[in-house]
Amino acid sequence: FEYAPAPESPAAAGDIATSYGHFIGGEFVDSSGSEALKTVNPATEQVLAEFAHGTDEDVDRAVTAARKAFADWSALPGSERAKYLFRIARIIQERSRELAVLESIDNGKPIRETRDVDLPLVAAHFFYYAGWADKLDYAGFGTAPKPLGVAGQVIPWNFPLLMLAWKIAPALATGNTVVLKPAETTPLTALRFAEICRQAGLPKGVVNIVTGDGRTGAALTAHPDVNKVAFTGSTPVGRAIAKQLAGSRKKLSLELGGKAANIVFDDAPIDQAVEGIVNGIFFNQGHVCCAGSRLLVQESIQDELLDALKRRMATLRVGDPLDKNTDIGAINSAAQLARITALTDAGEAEGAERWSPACELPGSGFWFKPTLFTGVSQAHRIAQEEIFGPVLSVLTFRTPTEAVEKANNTPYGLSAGIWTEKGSRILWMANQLKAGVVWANTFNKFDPTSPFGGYKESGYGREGGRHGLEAYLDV
Ligand code: TXE
Repeated sequence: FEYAPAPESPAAAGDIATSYGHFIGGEFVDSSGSEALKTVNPATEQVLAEFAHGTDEDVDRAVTAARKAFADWSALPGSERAKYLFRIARIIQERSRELAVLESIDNGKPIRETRDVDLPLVAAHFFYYAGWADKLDYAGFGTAPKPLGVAGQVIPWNFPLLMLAWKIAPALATGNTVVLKPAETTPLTALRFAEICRQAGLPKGVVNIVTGDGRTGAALTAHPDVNKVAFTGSTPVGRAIAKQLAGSRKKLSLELGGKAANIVFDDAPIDQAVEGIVNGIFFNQGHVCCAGSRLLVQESIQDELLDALKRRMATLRVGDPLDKNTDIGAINSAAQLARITALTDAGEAEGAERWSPACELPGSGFWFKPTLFTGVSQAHRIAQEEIFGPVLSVLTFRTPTEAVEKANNTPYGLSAGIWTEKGSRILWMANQLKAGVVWANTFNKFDPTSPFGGYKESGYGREGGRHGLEAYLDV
């Protein structure tokens, strides 16, 4: 029996304009420059739309609009700001099919994920932070925490709308105003979100969206009238921003790369662990900062686990993101495909053994087969560097101490997973692992109530939960 529902229709994404400007001061406006960028559907390579490259002048207009809006927005009682956030959350729910399809087309991720993971989480973040807005208004003698001012937010392409929600919802709840720059390969859902802000009647200038590439991002983070910079993206760019901001009074939070270990002990239920491994690395094509990209398996169960994993990988369906049965969609861009290819080539050149199930890939678009490397040593590049694709590197260990040493042996520290029936071991490991998130007998579980962020070169600051508010407040 094959369950084969009709594929989602691209028309459900609603009208996509042929070209877009920015969203500044509550209006869709043209850029001051003439340079346009293009966003393509990575599953077909067809151009979806042109959008403006934000100039320094565009960024300045947006920051000025956000500054102007800040006085009234920050003076609103939290209960009033909450109403706007609740309204935005409800509109996102009402328009979730449209947004899910648009996200899948622009990003390449499967509709099953945008529909069942991204969009519900996006709405959940607005609901969650709406609930906080009035809890911050406690009456103390001038001790209520204060918003910082204008937040400049730069986000990546792997969860375009969810990263927007992670950034905008807490900023607005705490009384800040925002200029956000989406990634250059996935601007469409952020621009659609701008429409939702209008629909919700959000005061003009509270949210501004300026599109463009890294030049626009750098203009935003450097702008002297920005008080807070929040960045999610690659570690080199995060480092560049930290240097750029050194000596300034801007508050900075960075959420950067990862190289998580997913650690499986010999007492783990194998079938459950296999599902967790597959979810850990193949969810969202592996374009996940906290992806379980290194499997650490206890030596005694290596053969059994890898056999089961390969059988499961052979069932993964790679292809059309709008097909509701698809497990692995398109790689987001030609550049990302080239990065994945280069690193996997390095893996083979360094002597690791490569395996992929037989699978047919579509003729056009950017695709990569689910891939497994065995015989990986800790020094190999595929054991150290973030691949950000559907590629799993397998290492083995004998003792819990060895597992911890290997898990911690990368420059990153964003997340880790443990699979074991032993509760005491979970607690011990969770304390030993240098990772901002440790999952036990599950992986890639997200929740707005839970803080998220990294150790070491994975960045600093936390997003989500109560801790996520601190990034936008002075106490
Ligand atoms: O990231 P960039 P890219 C990792 C992943 C991936 C690699 C490269 O390993 O293969 O980074 O991806 C903006 N000042 N991650 O090139 O360049 C840019 O326009 C200010 C992990 O896409 O970091 C985009 O909006 N902004 C990661 C955003 O930064 C700048 C998610 C991210 O782009 C800028 C993405 C500058 N100087 C990639 N240069 C994660 N942690 O989830 C670029 N940008």
